[in-house]
Amino acid sequence: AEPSVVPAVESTADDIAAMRIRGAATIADAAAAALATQADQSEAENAPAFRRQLRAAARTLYETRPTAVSLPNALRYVLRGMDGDTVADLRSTTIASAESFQRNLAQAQDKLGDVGANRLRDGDTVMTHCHSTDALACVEAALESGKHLEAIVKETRPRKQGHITARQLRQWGVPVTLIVDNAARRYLDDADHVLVGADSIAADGSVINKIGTSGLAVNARERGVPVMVAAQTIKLHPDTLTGHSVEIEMRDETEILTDVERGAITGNDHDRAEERREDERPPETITAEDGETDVRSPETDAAFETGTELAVENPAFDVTPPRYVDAIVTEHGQFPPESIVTLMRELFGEMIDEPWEA
Ligand code: RUB
Repeated sequence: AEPSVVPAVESTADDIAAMRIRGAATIADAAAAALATQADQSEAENAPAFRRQLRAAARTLYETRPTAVSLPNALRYVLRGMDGDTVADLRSTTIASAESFQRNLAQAQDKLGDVGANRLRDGDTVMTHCHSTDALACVEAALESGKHLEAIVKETRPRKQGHITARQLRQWGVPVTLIVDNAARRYLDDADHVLVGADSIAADGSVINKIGTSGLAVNARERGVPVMVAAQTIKLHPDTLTGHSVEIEMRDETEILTDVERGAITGNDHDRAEERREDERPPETITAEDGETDVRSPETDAAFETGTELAVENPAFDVTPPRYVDAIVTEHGQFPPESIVTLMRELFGEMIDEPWEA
């Protein structure tokens, strides 16, 4: 049964979808590595079969998460390097292409780290959101040049990627203050920079990053704190040059609401059902252990039963308009968001095909 995608590719795709592999640069690196594994382990008997397999593997990876453009940019780069008339040639060129992509990725991150570090002064405090390896590269480079930095780290609900950031910063000796997302505006008064990464950057300079970035940026502007976005150029979204918009991933509601919590709101959980069965009792006030009171009566139980639908929405990313961003830091230097389109044309102008659909 052709085309056959090797198990390692399927498992990388599963890891990306389940966010065991996450963050735009890390996803791109893993996707390139998975295509190299596909090339290495392919049992294709001829060149066309090999190409079909690689495209199928790329499609499997592509379909995992829709927002970070580094994923299709990585797949495109690797497939473009696949060249030759024999399986042996195709195999070696694809592996070489994947390795060169991974090397460039690491080098670009180092270079942008040096650029971003120049914006950070000795003694500065940065406020972070989510976990971005590009953003942390700026901090690392600043530390290596001998600057002392402190960090206010937003927890980043619902998945708390702020904990990953906090762990990394502490390993580097940076004093960390962890806050809930809702405390960000209060603590902006103690911050000299907001420093975030990006999943995608659109042609107009809009920054697509972890949900909550846009609100943070608006608050930072109001507080006069500059917003710096660290994003190597594989984060530039070439489709937006031709008017396409970036799809925002919607994730499962269980990331923000457990079944028990949902039951407590809707009254559809098992315990509530039990209570209702032994009902016919007069209205009462149930006092919970934590002192919260919950007024229950036949009327409120009836309201539970006839209650309106509970909608839960869990967008993973949002869009920060360019006017709230002070600088986009890339491996080619820093740019005001409005001029990023020039760089995008230079690097991706001719590259908006989808080779995995061929
Ligand atoms: C991660 C996220 C990060 C960017 C940049 O979201 O929003 O800020 O991906 O990361 P998720 P990096 O946790 O949903 O993948 O700089 O490492 O590419």
